[in-house]
Parts: sequence; structure tokens; C-alpha cells
Amino acid sequence: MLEDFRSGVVALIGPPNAGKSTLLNQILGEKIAIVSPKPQTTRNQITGILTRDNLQIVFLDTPGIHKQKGKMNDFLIKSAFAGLESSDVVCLVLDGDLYVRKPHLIAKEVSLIVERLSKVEKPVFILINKVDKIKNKNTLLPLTEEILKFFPEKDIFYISALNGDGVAQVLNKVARELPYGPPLYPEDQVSTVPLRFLAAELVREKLFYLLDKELPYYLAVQVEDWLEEENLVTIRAVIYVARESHKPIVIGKRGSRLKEVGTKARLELEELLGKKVFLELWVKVKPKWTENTGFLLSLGLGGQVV
Ligand SMILES: Nc1nc2c(ncn2[C@@H]2O[C@H](COP(=O)(O)OP(=O)(O)O)[C@@H](O)[C@H]2O)c(=O)[nH]1
Ligand SMILES: [Mg+2]
Repeated sequence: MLEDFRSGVVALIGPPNAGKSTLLNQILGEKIAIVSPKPQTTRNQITGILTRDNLQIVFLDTPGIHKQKGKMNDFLIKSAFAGLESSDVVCLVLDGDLYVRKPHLIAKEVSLIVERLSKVEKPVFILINKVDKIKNKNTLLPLTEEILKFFPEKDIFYISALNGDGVAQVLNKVARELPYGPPLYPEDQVSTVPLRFLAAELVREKLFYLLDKELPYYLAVQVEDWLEEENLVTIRAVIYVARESHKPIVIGKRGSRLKEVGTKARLELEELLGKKVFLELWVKVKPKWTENTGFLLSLGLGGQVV
């Protein structure tokens, strides 16, 4: 019955690498947000839509909140905080395993967030993630006490975004906080993210895994052509690098790295689209693109609202 239907927006915020995108994928049972072991993988605000019998939750996966400088980072932070504004409930995701090992990082990572959250007048839940990695569960109590110093009186949940432990409890609790109202999106829609964008993101994810250290932060991927036929989709994407010297690294010896990226991304795209995919990748140099407002906007950065 529509009178019982609840719908609303939940922002997933937190430091980079806490597991926000993994959590979103876990909740939806589908991969719509890319994930990597390196921080700051997520650049755009990604929406994931969960629809159940009498409930629709629109999740905003946001870039991590961090303190780095530069125009792109300003855009990322803006996008993360835009999620805060446009949501009914906020879930703050924290890497519990990291903080058990390095408690001094708590203050460093959450200070920016504490400041902003103190002004938020909506339910905020703290999700302590990666508990599957915490072998000694006795460490959870001191960790919780430490975290509560920054967020007094907030509800705490222990979850594993990776294997799903504790996630159902969070969803139940979140659902009860959402306003009554009709669904915001059709019930079969899982995301508002366009397929072209998802394709570019999958390429970027593979680059994150195959390239070392800093380089992935200076890469952007854009789909330039998308030709859909009955059984085949032909996709042409450009990988932008910031320097000439980055180009051979991305391409690899006799094109080997680019080939590996292409194969891995193609296989996932074929699964996603249910069709054969021909994926053509090009590498182009775009100096200082991370400071180029027009280009950043063309990548969809800068925060979008639901
Ligand atoms: N063991 C474990 N790893 C996780 C969990 N959640 C995320 N990760 C890993 O942490 C890394 C960062 O995850 P990601 O979702 O990209 O973090 P985000 O930057 O907050 O979106 C990835 O390597 C994930 O596989 C979890 O619950 N348990
Ligand atoms: Mg992410």
C-alpha cells in the first residue's frame, strides 16, 4: 500500500578507502561503484537505488572527505558535502580495522567531518566497517569509545561491507528514519549513473589495480563513442594522462598493460550489458587536467544532486 511506502536519500560519507563504494555494491547486489585498495577512487557522486516492497532508498556514494589541495580535490570535497545536504539520513563509514591498528589516525581523518556533521540536523549513523579483518573482537570496545569521543550519542553499527555482515541491521534502522512518500525512481532502476559513465569508470578501476602508486590520480577516462548493435556494443574510450611521461606507463611494453586493462574492463562490460563488447582504448596527454575546470565538469565532477 502506498500509504505505508517510505522513500528517501541516504548519504554515505567518510574518509577515502573506508569502504563506501563496497558497501553500496553490497547493498544493491550489483556493482555500480568502482572500488580499489587505493584511496580516492570515487570521484563522482554515484547514486544507487534500492527498492523493496514498501521502501525505496536512494544512496549517494560520495568521494572521500580528505584534506588535499588542488582544484580536483576541491570538486571532490564539494561533491561529498553536497551529498550531506541533499540526504534524509547520513551514514558515516569508517575503517574500523585501520583505526584498531592506528588509533591516532581517527582524529586526523575525522576532524573535517566532525565539524560538518555537528551542523547536520538529521539522523547520523556511524558504521564501523571491515570488522571481518579485526581478529581480536576485544579491540572493538576501546575503538568504539574513541570514536564516540568525536561523535557523542550517535548510533554505532559494526559491519563488513565486503561480506555483508551487519548490513541488514543498518538498512532496517535507516528505513525507519525515512519519510513516508512515493518512490522517487521506477522500481527496476538501480542507478542514475549512465552506462557510458559506468564503462569509463570500469576502465579507470582496472587502471587503479594495474598501475602503481600515484599515477591513477592523474588519469581520467572518457567514452567518446558508443555504438550499439543487436549483439555488439562498440565503445571507444580515451584515457587522459597529465604528462607525456605517463603515456608509456599506461600503455606498457608493446601495449601489454593497455591490453590487460581493456580485456578486464571488456569482460565486466559484457556481463553488465549482456552483449559482446568491442572496447577500443586510446591514451592522450592533457597537461594539468586536474586544474582544468571545463574538463573536470565534462567528467561530471563538482557534485550533482539527486
Ligand atoms: N576486508 C574488507 N575490506 C573492505 C571492506 N570494505 C571495503 N574493503 C576494501 O577497502 C578498499 C576500499 O574500498 P572502497 O569501497 O573503494 O572505499 P571508498 O573509498 O570508501 O569507496 C577496497 O580494497 C575494498 O575491497 C570490508 O568490509 N572488509
Ligand atoms: Mg569509493
